[in-house]
Amino acid sequence: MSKIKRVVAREVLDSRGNPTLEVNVITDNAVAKSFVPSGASTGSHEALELRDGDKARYGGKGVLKAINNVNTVISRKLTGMDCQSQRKIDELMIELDGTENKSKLGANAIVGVSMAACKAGAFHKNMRLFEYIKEISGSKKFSLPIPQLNIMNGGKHAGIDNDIQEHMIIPVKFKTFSEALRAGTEVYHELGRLLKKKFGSQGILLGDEGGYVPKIDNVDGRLELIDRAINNTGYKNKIFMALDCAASEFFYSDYYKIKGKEYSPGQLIDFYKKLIKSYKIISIEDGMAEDHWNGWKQLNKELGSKIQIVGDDLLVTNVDRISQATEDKACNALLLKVNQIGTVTEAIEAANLAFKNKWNVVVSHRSGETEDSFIADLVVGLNSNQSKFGAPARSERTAKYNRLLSIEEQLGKKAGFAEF
Ligand code: 2PG
Ligand code: MG
Repeated sequence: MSKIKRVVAREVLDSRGNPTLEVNVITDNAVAKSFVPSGASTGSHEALELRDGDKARYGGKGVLKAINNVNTVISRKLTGMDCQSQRKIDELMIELDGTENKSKLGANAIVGVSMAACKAGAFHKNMRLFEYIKEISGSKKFSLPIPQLNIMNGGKHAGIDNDIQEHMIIPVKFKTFSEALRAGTEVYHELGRLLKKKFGSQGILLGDEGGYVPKIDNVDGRLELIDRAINNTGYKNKIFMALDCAASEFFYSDYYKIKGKEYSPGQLIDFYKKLIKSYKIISIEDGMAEDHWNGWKQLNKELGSKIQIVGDDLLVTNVDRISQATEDKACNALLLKVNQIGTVTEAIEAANLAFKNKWNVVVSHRSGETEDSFIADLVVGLNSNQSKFGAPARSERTAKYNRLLSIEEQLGKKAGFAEF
């Protein structure tokens, strides 16, 4: 047993230059640190990210209240607890907060403590973080994930209204994670070359997740270029495509609007069908808006047997919404973001419920990220088969890919590579 002596948070910056929390869980002979990520296309059912609202600091985005909650009430409550009792720690914080959506203490405060405690637990158990996560989640083995790489950014991550948010590639037909990552990165660079040739240096500006943001107004035009980059690099039939539409961002009560064009739910599904046919798309995330359950049911009914239908804003890593979605057959895969629900324990429960329903689980970053690579260990420890960590560029994204490369090397022959 190793007791927590203190928990200390400080205000630092995320990849968008917005304030966030660094949390330190301090034991007798260790300081375990976490950094808290932050979304832009945030689902309305997510746990609440507590911001100060004081316009005089960071335009109201400061996190001093959340930090104060860590340094006072949370620290006092956790002092003396065994850092290896992850579930107890998380449950205590949930109780201390007492709200449905963690709005009293702030999900950003709670998740930072939860992740740092998990790292402290691993350290004192003399385990690597992914091994410790395997143990506390009850997972049976390790595997390196198939990466979904977001190489062209749109929507909120690029400052564009009524737009598809993420155009991703999935290197599926490879033997190891490192080969898949290399191939995906080569496509990313080839895409950059094509864009530069076509649009000059304006064509290779980057969005929040490190993908390019060229001035191409239609989805077909974007996917055609990605397809060409895949073909030029010789990865035809080895690398496929995926979209995160983030459709809550372009839903207007009963219709959707992409790039000035309106779509009924049925027309939107037809639009997706056309894209799937033309571009080898094997996964669509948030193809419908977060509370448009009928739209989701229809989408999954028409496409769920052919491709992966991923729920992000729909599910918000919440077991109640996952249960509803399995009952309604609304999708067939979970996007897992620890800060959407607020604790490691609850995120593990969400993943386990999804596995029980034979869903795929995609462990995901946020558009506002940090140097913390916690989710790389999480995806391996959970043995979930896919990651979504953005483009293979910019340090807040590569921190996760580099950690996966390191884990792959450490595991050697024991490193299984996931199948799609
Ligand atoms: C998403 C995420 C991550 P954000 O929609 O899946 O890509 O974006 O963090 O802005 O919610
Ligand atoms: Mg999403």
